[in-house]
Amino acid sequence: MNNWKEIDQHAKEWVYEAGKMIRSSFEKTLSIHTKSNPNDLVTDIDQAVEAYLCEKIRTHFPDHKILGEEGAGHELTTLDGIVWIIDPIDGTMNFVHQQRNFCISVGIYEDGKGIIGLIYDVVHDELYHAVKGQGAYMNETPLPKLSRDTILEESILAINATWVIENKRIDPTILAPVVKKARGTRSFGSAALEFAYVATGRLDGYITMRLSPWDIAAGVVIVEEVGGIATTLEGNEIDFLKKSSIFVANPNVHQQVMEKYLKDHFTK
Ligand code: 2AM
Ligand code: CA
Repeated sequence: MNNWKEIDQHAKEWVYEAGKMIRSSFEKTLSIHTKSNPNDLVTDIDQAVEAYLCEKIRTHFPDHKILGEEGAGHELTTLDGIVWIIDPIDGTMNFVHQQRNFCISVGIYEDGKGIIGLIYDVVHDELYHAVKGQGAYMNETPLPKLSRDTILEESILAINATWVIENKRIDPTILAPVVKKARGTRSFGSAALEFAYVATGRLDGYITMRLSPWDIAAGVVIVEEVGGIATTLEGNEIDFLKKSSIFVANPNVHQQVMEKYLKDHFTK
């Protein structure tokens, strides 16, 4: 039997500790590098936070596996067993440019199913967290279930303009009528925070073309705990070993957008 309470307590303790590392970095000069392209940033802090979390997990839970953005984890081909899916800083560009609108994201999965989700907005000291079946919280405050009455016409959707104008896999113009019908659009630049905002109802949906497992693993657990729906843009189940498009939303908005705007496009 896995002791999920113990795992959850450790995860929270380490995430808070990692938050302190990030906060203290604000006084230092960051070392910034680029990865796949000139806008894909990584700093010494991303790497230090991931290394810190990996070291803690390996020491306390040597049989757990780790999938991490900065490569300190394992190369995984299955999600069998317990897997920590970690983004040490989600929203690195915001971290570098704004010192806000970023977070630490930790999802803990068992045999591919999300059990624990932690999203820590370091600057605001806000921890969004959930254990499957036990409700979701922001710090100590329980998050209510999402309303089943919300409609697209009264929704704020998060959508990243850059990914809408250019995408090789999905014709981005299919999203134009959705954007037009929504009350408004926003973009925060941190997928995990955008999931947390859907979970709190600050956003009613978030659509994006290509995210990695560590951007969304924690968010999916938290959003599902309040009744939100997270799928690919085609409406399929998310594969946490691959990059994929994401549509996460209030349950009613998800259904409305899938049925009225997306389903026909993908079944054509
Ligand atoms: P990151 O900051 O951890 O890289 C920005 O719109 C969001 O998308 C952030 O959550 C960012 O995560 C993620 N992101 C940016 N570039 C990406 C890429 N090439 N593939 C997958 N996710 C990406
Ligand atoms: Ca990151």
